[in-house]
Amino acid sequence: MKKTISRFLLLISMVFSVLLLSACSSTIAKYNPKESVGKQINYTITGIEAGAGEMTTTQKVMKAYGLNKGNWQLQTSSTAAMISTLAKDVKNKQPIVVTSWTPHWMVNRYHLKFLKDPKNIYGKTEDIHTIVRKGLKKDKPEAYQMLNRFHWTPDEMAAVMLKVNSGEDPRRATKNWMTQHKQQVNSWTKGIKHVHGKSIKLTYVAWDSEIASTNLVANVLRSLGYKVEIQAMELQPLWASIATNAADGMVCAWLPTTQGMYYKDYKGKFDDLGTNLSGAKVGLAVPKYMKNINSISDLAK
Ligand code: PBE
Repeated sequence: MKKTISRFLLLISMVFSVLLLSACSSTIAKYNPKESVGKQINYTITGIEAGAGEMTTTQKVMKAYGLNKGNWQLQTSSTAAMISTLAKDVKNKQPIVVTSWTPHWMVNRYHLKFLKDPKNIYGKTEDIHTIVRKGLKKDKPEAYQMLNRFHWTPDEMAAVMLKVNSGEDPRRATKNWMTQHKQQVNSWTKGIKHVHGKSIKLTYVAWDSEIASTNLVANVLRSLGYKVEIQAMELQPLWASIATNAADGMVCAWLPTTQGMYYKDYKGKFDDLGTNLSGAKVGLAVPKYMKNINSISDLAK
């Protein structure tokens, strides 16, 4: 008899905890196409680092689309925090709007779509430029020439980014990439004289795309005999490091829009070696299950 009662109590407690659990999870509201999206996300766009070029452009976007009125806000955080919020919300099919970009694995992994930007504030696509300090051409002509030749495609960059994201050390991953792309690497180094332990310093921001490109270029310069130091910093100090000759070069300049402000501010204090990658993109994005949100102007509804 006792046994039956305790079994009964166990059953009751199990049923109760299942009910409790489902009650809790239902407080995590799934995306509701019938309700205003602003209301559902507390009028918050989940952003990244305060200094990112994309944050500046997004402020302009919010103004242009009337999202600066009411309670709309752009939440500053970090890329890592943005992605962890995105991962959690997508898992629960919750509504979310993020500042996104490609090349980046977030777009495929979380099934994102970029919102249309009819006012074209973000610009259609962007190029990533190589920027070096004044005088590099004269002081380190071999490095200058290699940096001037370096260019690759969004797919190539994305492949390295994926490797690094799955745990491979960036220096290793880019070294492997070089062995798999000997001809391409050779086209950047062909005919360049080997230097013997000359040092060079590259600066970058630790976004996955820049981790990939900077480590790749560092390894290629090492193969030419350079002693390469790479140093991560925030975006404004990055541009300043080149403009003040504190560093020799960087391969992280998203232009013309994203980092256009820094380009303008420091104009005349650096050499622009042109595009090392074309077809990058920056913009607001939402998970594809937010079916009726397709344009930035849909957010204001
Ligand atoms: N990003 C990624 C950077 C460039 C690379 C779009 C976050 C930005 O300056 O905003």
